Amino acid sequence: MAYPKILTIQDISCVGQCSLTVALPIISACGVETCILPSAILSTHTAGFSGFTFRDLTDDMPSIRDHWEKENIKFDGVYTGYLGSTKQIDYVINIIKTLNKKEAKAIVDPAMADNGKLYPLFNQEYVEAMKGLCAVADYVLPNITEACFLTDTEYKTEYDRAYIDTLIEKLLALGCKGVVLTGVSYRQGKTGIVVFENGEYNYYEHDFLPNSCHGTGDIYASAFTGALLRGKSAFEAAKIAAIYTVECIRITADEENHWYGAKFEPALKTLIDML
Ligand code: PXL
Repeated sequence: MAYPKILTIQDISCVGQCSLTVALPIISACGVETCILPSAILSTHTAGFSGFTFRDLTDDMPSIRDHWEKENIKFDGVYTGYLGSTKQIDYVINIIKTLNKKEAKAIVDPAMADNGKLYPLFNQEYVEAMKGLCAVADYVLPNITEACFLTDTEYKTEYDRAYIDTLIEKLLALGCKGVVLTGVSYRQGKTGIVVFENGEYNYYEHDFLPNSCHGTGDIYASAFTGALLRGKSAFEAAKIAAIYTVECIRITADEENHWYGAKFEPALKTLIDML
């Protein structure tokens, strides 16, 4: 695939360095043509700002999709993130089934929860619909909180390999082909990524940085998608995305005024050099 074209479906948080304002530059920097379908428009993201505006774009989706179909537009991959409504999830599944090319990948980041809790605008109905989206995915990229919601498992901050194996088993039972589970920590000071596909478990461990930043899940999933579309294996893409994300967090460390997101721009060269 000399010049792959991807569609990413997630919100535009106008300010806050997450979702589309992160995905578009990162995937483009990977050398992948990036088409977008905004799920909603918010003045800021919902994690730490109050009084944000929210315009749901669910009702625009069918006509946008139909226009693309008339124009014979197809994608080499679809990557989904934060969505605007439960109803929208059915439209997204339809787009994956009808506009993704036969061999194309569907990458689903079920961006809906962290630290044991759902994000403010989501509820159990959304979680149930998200299970259906995961069923059509080649790769799902949950953090442990999201994996627990998707599999009706108790959320734990301390766990062993058996707990992670069970989470992965239950995620695969939803119907997805591969799992990229982020934030898996087996020892102090370290965290990492588990990639499970074709019956094979691989783990990439890296330093745990105590300054947690918002939007790093989106940075991670975008870099993973870009690297995958550039022909890297899922495990290579997972590693590249981890190295890049850790650098973004390091750059942002100790920046009190930059609590809302990670400075991903200065590290783009590191990402490009790895591809
Ligand atoms: O980073 C995930 C994300 C994306 N979009 C919006 C969010 C969040 C996390 O809170 O609020 C609007």
